[in-house]
Amino acid sequence: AAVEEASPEIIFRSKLPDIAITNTLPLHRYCFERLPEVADRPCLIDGATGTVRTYAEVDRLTRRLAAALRREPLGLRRGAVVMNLMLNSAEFVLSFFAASRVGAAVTTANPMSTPHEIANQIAASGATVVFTESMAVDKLPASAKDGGALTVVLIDARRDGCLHFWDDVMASVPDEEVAAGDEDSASGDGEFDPDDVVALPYSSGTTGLPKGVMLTHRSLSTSVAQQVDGDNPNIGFHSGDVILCSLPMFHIYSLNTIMMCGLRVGAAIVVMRRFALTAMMKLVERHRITIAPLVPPIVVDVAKSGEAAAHDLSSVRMVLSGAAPMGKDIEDAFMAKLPGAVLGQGYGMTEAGPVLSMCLAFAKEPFKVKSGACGTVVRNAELKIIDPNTGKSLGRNQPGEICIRGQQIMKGYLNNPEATKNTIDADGWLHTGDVGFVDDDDEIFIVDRLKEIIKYRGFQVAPAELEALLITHPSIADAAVVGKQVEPEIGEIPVAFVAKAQGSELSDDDVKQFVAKEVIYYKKVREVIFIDKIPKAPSGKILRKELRKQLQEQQQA
Ligand code: 4UU
Repeated sequence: AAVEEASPEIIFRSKLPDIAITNTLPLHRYCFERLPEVADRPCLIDGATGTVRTYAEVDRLTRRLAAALRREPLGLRRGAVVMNLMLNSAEFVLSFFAASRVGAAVTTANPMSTPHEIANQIAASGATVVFTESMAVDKLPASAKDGGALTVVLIDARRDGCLHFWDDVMASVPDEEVAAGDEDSASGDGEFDPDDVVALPYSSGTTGLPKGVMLTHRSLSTSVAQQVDGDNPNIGFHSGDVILCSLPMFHIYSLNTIMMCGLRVGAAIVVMRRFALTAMMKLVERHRITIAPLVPPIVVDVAKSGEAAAHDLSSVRMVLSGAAPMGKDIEDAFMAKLPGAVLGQGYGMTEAGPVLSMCLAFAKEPFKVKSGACGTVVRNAELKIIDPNTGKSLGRNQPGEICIRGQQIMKGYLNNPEATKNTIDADGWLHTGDVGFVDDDDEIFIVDRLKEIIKYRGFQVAPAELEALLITHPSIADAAVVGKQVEPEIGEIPVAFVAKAQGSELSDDDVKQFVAKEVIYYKKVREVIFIDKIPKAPSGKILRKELRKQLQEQQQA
């Protein structure tokens, strides 16, 4: 009989050479490593007020806050978990790096989340301190407000039972006490391990409910280095850049590629509380913004807006898009509005640290790229494409599941070794659940998704979460949720297939309202389709492909 030889794996790498990466420093030190050179340069610019804080000021404020976090009543130590439940603000950046200084991890969440969603994440992450703002404070679990296990720090108001960020917490440390002694360790007590978790965003990954993604000092500094370090960085950011921060810092894209990379290079970051089209264009003009990281729905908004012509956007030299697919037609329409800029894509996944690939036209010495591509694998990393059925690695131009390996990927899911094992295999490959191929020029094209996740304007919707909720309704016997492609301003919407309980007169509005009460706006079920029975495999797994096919047929009809 023929002896089958184990075929060698086909591995794709960056066109940029690997670089020496120091990834054993605490993340705050890595991000502020150039402080001596950029101390007096603008670091954070408040979009609404124009207030500028320099690098020296931001560094000093994070030290002061770290000192306060170590003291009573907060008393945080290495291994603690803090939640950042807020829109973009300087305070977000300060609490993130102060937590890093004390060796704590920050779990981030959207302040528009419902009480139920917030309570789940607090319980699952083990957060003991929440940094938040008025819009979210009433949604915290009751125990938070009456001196329970949770301490609440409010950034924008005073309130009984909460500490005020500036007046109570910051003010508790006199200026002369700041900066003493903590330069050399993350924890202040000399203990630090680069594999300590520093960021704990939640993501459902390839299946199931949202899980805590353990990103460490090592993984995040590796990811930042892969993007902006080296003589020819993959993204040629520099200290003269002014970077727009209109994407939410509670999502890994903004947290890593805007905040961490921006700080690492010493650029000025213009912080918008939240995205708004006209305000964004005004800020570009006012601050001569050079870098605009966006998501496809915003790229579409700009492309379609008549206002672009009314603003001087000529300072923008680089527009980055990521978090959802962007077609060639959108790219072309956008470029007509900003002919002076380079538009390209980054491809990220929270679990991957997050960046897998980045457009090489952003490099300091740029490469020519194709529109529609989502970049080339980052340096100091390996990427392969596998046949999802056999696991065999595939060559160029053959679509399969994208896998990534390198020191930037997550350490694993918090308290969930099973889910970790299903995502990162024994050889260290992280399986993304995305289907794509690598072309002859090393450019990656994503063509499909194996995983369940739905992306509404770039935000994750986990079908499993909606299904679990739906089946708690007494009139629903069974349910399944899949994504439906809609206009590019949105991307996909969650559609629920519902099997009614016998004799029930449930309407689609009843279903929509039932879900809307419990979930954040982008997870709302936008369409309901009643069916007799949810198609399932013998194992009990929902046959989502069949449901998606049904949707497509319905759309074509
Ligand atoms: C098609 O979306 C992200 C992170 C995005 C990111 C981060 C840093 C982009 C650029 C950057 O610099 O993370 P998640 O976890 O919310 O969603 C991950 C999923 C991917 O698995 C893929 O399905 O979002 C989808 N996705 C994309 N799809 C992300 N980027 C792209 C893309 N094209 N460019």
